Amino acid sequence: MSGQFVKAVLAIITHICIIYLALRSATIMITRTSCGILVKKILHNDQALDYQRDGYVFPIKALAIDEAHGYRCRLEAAEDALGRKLQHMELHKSYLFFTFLDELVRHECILDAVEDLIGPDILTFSSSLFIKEPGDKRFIAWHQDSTYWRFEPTDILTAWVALTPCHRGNGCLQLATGSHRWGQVEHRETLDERNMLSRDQQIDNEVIERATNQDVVLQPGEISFHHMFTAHASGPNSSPDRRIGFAIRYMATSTRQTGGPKLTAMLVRGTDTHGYYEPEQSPQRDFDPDGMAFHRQTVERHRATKYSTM
Ligand SMILES: O=C(O)CCC(=O)C(=O)O
Repeated sequence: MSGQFVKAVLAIITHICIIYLALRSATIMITRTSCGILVKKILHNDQALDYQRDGYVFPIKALAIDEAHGYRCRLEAAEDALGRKLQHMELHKSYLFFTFLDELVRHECILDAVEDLIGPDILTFSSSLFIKEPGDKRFIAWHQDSTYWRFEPTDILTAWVALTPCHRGNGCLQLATGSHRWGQVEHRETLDERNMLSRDQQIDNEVIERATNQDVVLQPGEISFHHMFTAHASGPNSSPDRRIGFAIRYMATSTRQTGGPKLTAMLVRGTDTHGYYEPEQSPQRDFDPDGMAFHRQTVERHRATKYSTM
């Protein structure tokens, strides 16, 4: 075999390898963007660093605007079916009996982004609809989600999904930059009826003034992430439309609960080899009777204790 022939063969093999690698990485990119939007692991490294540094990251485009609007319509159809707005416990952990919320907590694009932050084996253990009506004077006082939670390790995060536009005028979320590094700070339980938090709890202003605050301006379908120690708040809605956010609490399956009544949780991605939480099931239909019974049981067990925020 002449030297030239060997060189030619090697050149062909090299080209085949290059083409194979290029096609493979293109396939990965296509897979990561199959939802048609910007949540890609390769672009996410900077955002993951922002999250580590600031205790939050936004905006992340997870749903198309139409899709987010569709979820709002399904929420309002449920309200129409009830003949009233959702109240109290119906706003919390309601992925157990509303199929549209079950879909949202499992949404591929939201979970792709969550996976970038806490790994591939993911549970949700709670969710809350935060709805402010037009002209609503109520607000959310500065607080940390961690106040009534006991977990180890503490990398629990909230994906806050905007189902309407969110801006200063309608009481968007505000986040205190870097406050996740404070650890747990003291909260006072106040008696302010306009405070939408269940215990009217709040952090003192002198503590909050240590940090700069960021308005979380979002378009429908965009999400923000915040760490369980990140202090946050929001003001009244002085706009003529509702402001609707859906907060989903996610953790890695390896997270242990270290206090409070035993939580139930839903595996939404990957596998759970730890089994620390009683597993939850998806509802078969809206107002699923089994889902509602399970919801009542799990929420009431929690509500009876000092750890409840529902
Ligand atoms: O929606 C809001 O304004 C507040 C959200 C909140 O307190 C939370 O996600 O824990």
